[in-house]
Amino acid sequence: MEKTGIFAVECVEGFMRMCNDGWLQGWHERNGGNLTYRMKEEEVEACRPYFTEPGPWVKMGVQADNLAGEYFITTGSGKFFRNVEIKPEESLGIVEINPEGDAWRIVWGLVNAKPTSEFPSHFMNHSVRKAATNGANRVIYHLHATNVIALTYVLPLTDRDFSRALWQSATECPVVFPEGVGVCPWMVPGGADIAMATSELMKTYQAAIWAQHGLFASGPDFDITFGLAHTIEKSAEIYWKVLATGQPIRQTITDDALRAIAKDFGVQLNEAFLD
Ligand code: 2HA
Ligand code: ZN
Repeated sequence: MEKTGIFAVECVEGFMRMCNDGWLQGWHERNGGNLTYRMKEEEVEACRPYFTEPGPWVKMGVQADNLAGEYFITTGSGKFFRNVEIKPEESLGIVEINPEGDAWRIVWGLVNAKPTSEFPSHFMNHSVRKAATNGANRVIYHLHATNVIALTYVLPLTDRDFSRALWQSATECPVVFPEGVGVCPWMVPGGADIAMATSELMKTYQAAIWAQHGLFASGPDFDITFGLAHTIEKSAEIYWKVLATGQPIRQTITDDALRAIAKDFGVQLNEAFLD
């Protein structure tokens, strides 16, 4: 079907495609997972003709100076990724951040809805990643990545253990996330505490794991962010298949091999995670 109106704006189209791709991967049971995108100025202008009367300002419980006045596309609280394509105006929307950087208001979509329950975590991650990447980062993606979650029941919950297990389970991993991944212990989702803990990790990492819950991935665009989440989850799946054989691990990618990959691909591996 031909997309029209706001749905023909590339960033809205890309946002919806990513939601559907995540659904098809099996990462978004029921209302699981959420996605936010920090819009470029020209994208805001392309969407502005479709904006509706703004809703009231709603405080977030977190604050960031570097996101004051920004606009985000966000999935809705309690909404299903499965329904994004058929009910977009209820399932997602655009919010504006106030000049103080501590409240949002809806300017389009989210009909009878509000931004994702994880908006505080997304917001703080956006703030940290925007600063860490000189403004390049625009996407924060939370998914219930099955194999990653399962690993949080058997691996020690340290950045080092998870980074090494993932690097060793697929040769592309050290190239895609050379700094490793962060691991957040189990915490109550949806609030300011888990938002602060996650954003602390995101100062160092492009991705953070929530124990017994899921994964947060970040990136400059939908392709890179989805690709990062996909790469991490695939690597976790491979590690599981290896563990599930019950066989001792006969060989893996050695630390010297990891260093050799880093050298050839011109990336800086997190040395703290190498022996
Ligand atoms: O949106 O995934 O973490 C539902 C969730 C909460
Ligand atoms: Zn979740």
